[in-house]
Amino acid sequence: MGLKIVHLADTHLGFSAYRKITKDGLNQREVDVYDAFRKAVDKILEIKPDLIIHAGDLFDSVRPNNRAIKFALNQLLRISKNNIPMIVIAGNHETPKLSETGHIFSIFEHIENVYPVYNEYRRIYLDLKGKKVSIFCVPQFKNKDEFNDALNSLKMDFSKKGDEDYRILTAHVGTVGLYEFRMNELNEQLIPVGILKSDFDYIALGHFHRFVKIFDNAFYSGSTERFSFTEANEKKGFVEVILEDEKPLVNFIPLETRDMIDFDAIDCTNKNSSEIIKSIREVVEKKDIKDRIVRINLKNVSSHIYRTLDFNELKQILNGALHFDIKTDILEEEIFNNYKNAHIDVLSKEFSRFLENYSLSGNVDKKKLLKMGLKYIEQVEGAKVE
Ligand SMILES: [Mn+2]
Repeated sequence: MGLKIVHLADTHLGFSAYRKITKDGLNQREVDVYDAFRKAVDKILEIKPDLIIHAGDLFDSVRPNNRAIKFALNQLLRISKNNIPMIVIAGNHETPKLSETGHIFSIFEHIENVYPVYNEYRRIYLDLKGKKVSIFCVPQFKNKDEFNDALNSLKMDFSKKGDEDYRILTAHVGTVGLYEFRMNELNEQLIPVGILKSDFDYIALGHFHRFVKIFDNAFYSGSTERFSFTEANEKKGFVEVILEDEKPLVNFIPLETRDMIDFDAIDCTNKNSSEIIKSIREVVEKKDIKDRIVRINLKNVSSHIYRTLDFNELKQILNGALHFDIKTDILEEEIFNNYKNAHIDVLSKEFSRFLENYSLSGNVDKKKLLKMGLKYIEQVEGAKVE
């Protein structure tokens, strides 16, 4: 009988978005994210694997709120009590850049069966069902030098012959090269995809939010929930892996999560504002939007037409959705073109994505805020080059 492993990642506990509140006064998306993780743990306890690997970004931030911490502890204790060893490596979202800032993963240090790995490269040896297994762990590091040192240690460590039956690698990284799987975040660690061709029995990756096979033995499990509209059409869940003599048998296990609908773009060329509203109504009526997260995409709409859209009517059309966004290509292009500069790329993208998910109270104009933010980014990044 082979070894059964569960691989999951990017659970982002503590994430919250939009303004919808539950009847208990909690942010609905924060609760959705907890629910997804709880469902994952429920299924994992049914599967009864020999080992669980969480490949990073358990938490959404360096300083998660008390609710997120308490929730994470409770779920890890459920696993611990079932005597299933769990390795959890730190991701970029929960790893502080400064040494003075303590790592939230230290709270897991004394939980039986739980092996937190943070700020350092580690190789963990376990005896599972009479098989010797070593797990090479590459979490997020504070800076590039430490990350490169870790990769060197990994290479040296791997070349040493051991008597293990299985060798597993887990890493919180984006991949570049022939295939690119990255999130375009400022502090993400990147490795050439070729490194993963090495002779591991299984490679459990975290960071990229979509379930994807890179090689027969290397997979991203993807995240357990959707964290932006770019993930609207992705299935969310985790991975069950059976290790036997040949290549691993990998089975994606989907989780039920709240739907996100990213509507096909509506071409607004030569349309006035009431015609645009009419087109929106037509596409929206074809779908059930109740309690879903919805985005309307408008193509070729100029900013002066956009400004005349009747937002009260829009609200009424999209009533029942948990949240809705309107995305317009020209408008964004106009803004980006005004502030386009070779230096601003990754940070500007990250800022606009942050803004997309951030709930603003009152009638704050996100486009205006984006424009202002990009201006500052340009100033700062421009200054750095000189
Ligand atoms: Mn990450």
